Amino acid sequence: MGLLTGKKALILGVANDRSIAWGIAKALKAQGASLALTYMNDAIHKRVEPLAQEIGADFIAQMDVSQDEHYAALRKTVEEKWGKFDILIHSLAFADKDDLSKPFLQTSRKGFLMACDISAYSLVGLCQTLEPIMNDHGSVVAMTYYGSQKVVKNYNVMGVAKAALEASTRYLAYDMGPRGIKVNCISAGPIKTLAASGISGFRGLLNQVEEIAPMKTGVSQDDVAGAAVYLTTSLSGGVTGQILYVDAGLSILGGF
Ligand code: 0WD
Repeated sequence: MGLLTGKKALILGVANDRSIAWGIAKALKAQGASLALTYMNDAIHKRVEPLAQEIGADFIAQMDVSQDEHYAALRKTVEEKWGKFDILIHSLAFADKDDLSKPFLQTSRKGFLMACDISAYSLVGLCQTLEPIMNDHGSVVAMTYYGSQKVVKNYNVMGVAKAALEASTRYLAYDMGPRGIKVNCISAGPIKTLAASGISGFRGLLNQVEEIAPMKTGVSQDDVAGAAVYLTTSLSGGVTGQILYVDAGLSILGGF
């Protein structure tokens, strides 16, 4: 029997088989959880459908977090299929590619609002909509990055959005805590995925981790997935509102 047998996990952010969310999906399944995956649009639907079949997901549902009407529709679908559920995985983010290459000083209001809306408000909107159909002692996990705390070249407006996501995690943890629902972030070191390839100079960041991080190695989807298992099971009882670093130790360094 797995650590998550009988639990239901809704996972947002599988875009392909390199997505961090896909690693998490496999790890939660291995612990016995039932899964549902969401997709943003038709293009991603084509890629998510076979993955959902491969992993034996109970259902898939459309969810573009920038669309207000998708929130209520998602809740309706989840309620119809499952009634209540236990685990929400938020593994998505978006910023205009232009804003991830030119100086932060040039960020437009539109680019700023979009990055914060899709990458941070979405967690608030999802918790607001889905909390009533989450079981007590559930768990919410979102993905963040160290560019929220310190300047990482070219991460720019996404760093600001991740700071908002991390602060939102703490306030959501406060509001959902009385029901025993944990809300935490995993701050992952750089991993080669579709989203990461949008960040100018990302390869350099990857190489840097291997050279500089205390563990002298990159971080994998499996490393992050292990942390997600911890945060979604009773192993992490009493842990909420936290940022758990899975970064081969990079963030403990004061200077390279
Ligand atoms: O190094 C990395 N890859 C790190 C990623 C280090 C630390 C944190 N993260 C975070 C990302 O910021 C994100 O929050 O992990 C999360 C997952 O990212 P990923 O696995 O690296 O990226 P990817 O496989 O591309 O999945 C992100 C997906 C999108 O894919 P594309 O690449 O097509 O934009 O987020 C989804 C989309 O499927 N997404 C949306 N989903 C719903 N509504 C939306 C939206 N509006 N926009 C993007």
